[in-house]
Amino acid sequence: MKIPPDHPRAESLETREKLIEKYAAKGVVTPAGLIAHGRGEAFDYLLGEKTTSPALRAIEAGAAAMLLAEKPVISVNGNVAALVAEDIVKLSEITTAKIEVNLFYRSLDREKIIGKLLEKAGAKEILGIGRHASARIHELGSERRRVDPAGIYAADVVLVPLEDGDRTQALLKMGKKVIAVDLNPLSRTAQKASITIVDNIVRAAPKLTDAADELKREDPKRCQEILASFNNRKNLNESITLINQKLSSLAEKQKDLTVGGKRLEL
Ligand code: PTJ
Repeated sequence: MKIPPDHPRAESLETREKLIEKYAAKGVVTPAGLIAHGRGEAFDYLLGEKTTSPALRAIEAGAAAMLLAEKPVISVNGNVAALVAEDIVKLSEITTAKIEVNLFYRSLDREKIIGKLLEKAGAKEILGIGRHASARIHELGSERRRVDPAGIYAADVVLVPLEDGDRTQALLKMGKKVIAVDLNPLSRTAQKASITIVDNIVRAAPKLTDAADELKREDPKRCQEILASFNNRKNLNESITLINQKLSSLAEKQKDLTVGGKRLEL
């Protein structure tokens, strides 16, 4: 469907159309992935559809953690591959992170389609496809438990954009640091992760790449300082406060609403 370019939310609607027409049709994104995207859109609306200052600080901390990691891994699902495949490849190059396909709705076909998409975006090595996902995260019941022994299983830091909750806890139990990207600051993943970037992956991924690129040129001590001063709970609370403020200002505006020339009493 063609979105009128002057629509006030044209960008968000174009992203949605791209997911439906280009990627859901091919099986990259699942029906549940589209629902997850819609949930994200609702939170994005409340965050003003822009990267907030707490998100920027979390992005900087995420970049620092990836650069300091010995074995960083980026976990890619259908939505992430559809929305930001090229940014993920750039981020992996800058941070030397491995890319692993890890799906909730797992099928070999989907793994391969997503692998191809990442290859087309420039990825040289993609872990976790088919028999390569031979290790197990035993705490997990879902198909996400199958991981690559050279990737998520061995990683010390895992970036998990658009996650489904249980895995974050399991990865933390295994002693890994988890960086989440989730528009919902109240989700289990957001609440449990070591670093939570409350932002749309479409905006956060290029910003994470730029932050890593800049920090890489600096003394590694700078990354340590950033991590030492970052407090995920405080950062999440700031995002929740921003949503609260937005809702309060929307409620204020409602007070001035008129219907049929009459002021609407609330
Ligand atoms: O491709 P698969 O099979 O691995 O499936 C992926 C989905 C997304 C279906 C799976 O991981 C899932 O069910 O996720 P959830 O539990 O619905 O959680 C997704 C979270 O991501 C929700 O909290 C959303 O608010 C958030 N979200 C959705 N779209 C975006 C987002 N966060 C950042 N950027 C987005 N574009």
